[in-house]
Amino acid sequence: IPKDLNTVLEYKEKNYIEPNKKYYGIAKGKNVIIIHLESFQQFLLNYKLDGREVTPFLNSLLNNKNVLSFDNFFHQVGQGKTSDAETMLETGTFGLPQGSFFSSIAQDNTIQAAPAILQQKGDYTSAVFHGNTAGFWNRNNVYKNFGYDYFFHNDYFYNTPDSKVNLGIKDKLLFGESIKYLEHLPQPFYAKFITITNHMNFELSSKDSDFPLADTKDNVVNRYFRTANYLDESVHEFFNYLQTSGLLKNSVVVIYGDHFGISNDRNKNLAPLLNKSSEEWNNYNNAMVQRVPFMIYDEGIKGGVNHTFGGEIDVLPTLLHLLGIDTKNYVQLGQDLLNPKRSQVIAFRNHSFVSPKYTSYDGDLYDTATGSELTPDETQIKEIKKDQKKVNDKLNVSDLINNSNLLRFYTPAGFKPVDPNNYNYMNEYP
Ligand code: GP9
Ligand code: MN
Repeated sequence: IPKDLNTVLEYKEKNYIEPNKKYYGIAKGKNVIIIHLESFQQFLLNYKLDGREVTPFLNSLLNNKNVLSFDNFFHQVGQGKTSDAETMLETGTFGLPQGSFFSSIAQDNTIQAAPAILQQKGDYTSAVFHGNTAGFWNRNNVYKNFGYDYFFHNDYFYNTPDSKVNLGIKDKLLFGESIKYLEHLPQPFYAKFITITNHMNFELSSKDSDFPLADTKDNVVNRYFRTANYLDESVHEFFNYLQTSGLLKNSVVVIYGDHFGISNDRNKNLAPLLNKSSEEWNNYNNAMVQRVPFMIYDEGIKGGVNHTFGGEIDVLPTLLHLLGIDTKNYVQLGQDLLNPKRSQVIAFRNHSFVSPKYTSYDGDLYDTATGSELTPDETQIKEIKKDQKKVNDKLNVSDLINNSNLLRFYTPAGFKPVDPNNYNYMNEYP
């Protein structure tokens, strides 16, 4: 075991890149609000269906002077889907190669997650808002290991026959009803909102939305745009609240899509809507649509679009550095998106990868810039092998940490291990 831990700590040293001085600490002491856009892919932004913008509010953020957004940001989830996204964003490690870290071993592991780090370094109070039952993805247990003070789940919200769709409380109701809890949180707080309405099968009645359905032979694809539009409206309403309440100016808001909504086996049905031919749709296209939005709202940040290639694993060091917390001592496998020295080889959970140069997806190779299929020459073979090794190392180190619960043997200087017994959430065992 010490040998494995050594491997991990050596990787941590090698992988760490220092904060960018221009950004370090610009959001120090501010509230953090994370908005998890369920199943939300990047192609929805600036997309029009029947002449109607699907996401007018999120589009407006792309042009907001306080918003820094990333247009080459990829999700990196595996079978754990939402829970994998949560794992990456808050622990700096990946989900597991199979199954869900949350549902299997996370509740027994030592975890050094964002809520605990922020509590200890900045006296933050932390809370999750999510309108599904507490036990889904085993959140009620895992959040205790993360150090979450509060978990506002299904039982905290009005439940009427009409208040739910899909797996939980409709997004507009989730945000609306969360405010009464949010207002009682001591500041600074770290608050995460996990939306749900834009989730497979993307059902939402015309009572809740007049947004048109698309017109392909695939009804899942057709419905996706309406629920995405509903999600956009719900985030808009929440932002209006943040603005009028004055919270917005004291907060950094992180908005991201957790993973695809349209799975690869439906992409050929989606193709015509993206002006692509279904026949020519290939693994390059499959890779490119794994982009998801990533945006940071902060009134002290210089807005714009950053083109660096990055992924969900990179969020935690980026955010902590904005908050003025160095990540040197933590085992976090990403790299700050704001440091140009970072590696831009982005691992998918199945060891496929994408970089500005190469796309290697399910065994097929492409030139990322042009999309043409690649028969690599010798130099390219070398570079691709090197990239693949980077990807394998990163994922393997993550699996070593999580499968062997290695962080129980390593406590970062100045960090106190979390005791899950200190936490309990109302009605968490329905
Ligand atoms: C469930 C929700 C959806 O509570 O977060 O999870 P997913 O199916 O996307 O993993
Ligand atoms: Mn999800």
